[in-house]
Amino acid sequence: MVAALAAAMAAVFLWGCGAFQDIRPQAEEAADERIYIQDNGEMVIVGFSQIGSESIWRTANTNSIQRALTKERGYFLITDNARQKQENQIKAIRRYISQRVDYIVLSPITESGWDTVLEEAREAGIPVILADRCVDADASLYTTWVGTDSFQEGEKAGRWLEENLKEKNRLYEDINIVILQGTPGSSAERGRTEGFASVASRYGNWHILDCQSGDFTTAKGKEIMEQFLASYPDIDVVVSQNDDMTFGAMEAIAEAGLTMGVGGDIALISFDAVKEALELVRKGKINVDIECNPEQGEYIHRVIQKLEQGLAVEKAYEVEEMVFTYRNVTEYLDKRTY
Ligand code: GYE
Repeated sequence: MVAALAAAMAAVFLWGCGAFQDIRPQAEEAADERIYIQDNGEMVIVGFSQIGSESIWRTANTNSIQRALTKERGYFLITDNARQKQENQIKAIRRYISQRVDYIVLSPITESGWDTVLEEAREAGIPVILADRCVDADASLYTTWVGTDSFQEGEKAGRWLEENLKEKNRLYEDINIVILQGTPGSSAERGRTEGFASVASRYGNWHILDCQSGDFTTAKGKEIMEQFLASYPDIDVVVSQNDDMTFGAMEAIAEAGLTMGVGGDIALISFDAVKEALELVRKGKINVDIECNPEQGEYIHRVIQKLEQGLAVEKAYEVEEMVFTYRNVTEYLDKRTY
């Protein structure tokens, strides 16, 4: 019993986000980091399997990793774009194994289906660093994970709605909600859906009319939103699990002759907080944007540095994230690079 409790607490600790101060990137240290990388003068070869280029966020995430794992720092980085297909990711990983890379960085499209290929990497002695999304495989099959807490992001969305309705004295009114979900079975979709539901389930008057996947793309987001608008005449809130789908939803809403955002017919809750979306938050067209931070490259570099020095790493590293509304967005807008 005590052992089980200790194990449960250890798991909570691993998935918490308090222990990561030591690898948080420090800009002033960037100059001379090659010294930590292999002392025999050889480059550290990293095979990176990226999901695709479905969103602005994804491109920013790829750029962040490519900016961090540079030749100047002693890396030889091979990147593969899987075009949103798990089979392509599995092929890329097998290629990296046969090329005998030093590390594999994997951003897994969905949570399931990785056990066999991760076993193969382990047998080959290649550490796997998960980036962005999670897997449901045994934790011993990967070295560490650097990413974002999508359950918490979904929860933040729910809390924002709660606060907003409270401010307007509408907390106990009937509220009709539709959800534009990301790629089905991805940890980003599951976490955001479940996190939002954890708040929504407390309100019998919040009606989730429909949830459909727009696959994190603008085109699909628009298509699904058109279907929602055709089926449900009285939508109050759209929860769109990334900015790209939100852009598509906005087109569909405008074409249906409805208004959106602060004071509009339909409130928009979005995720990611890319620059283009933050501009729309500033203009009051998107009510709130829950940040998902794509800048994970420096964290991955820090992890590899530690492993190269034979130091222990944590099982999970979470990047920091904020919530943006028209009230606080202006001061952050100028600094946004993606
Ligand atoms: O929100 C979305 C992207 O996995 C957190 O994937 C990521 C999500 C991000 O395509 O825009």
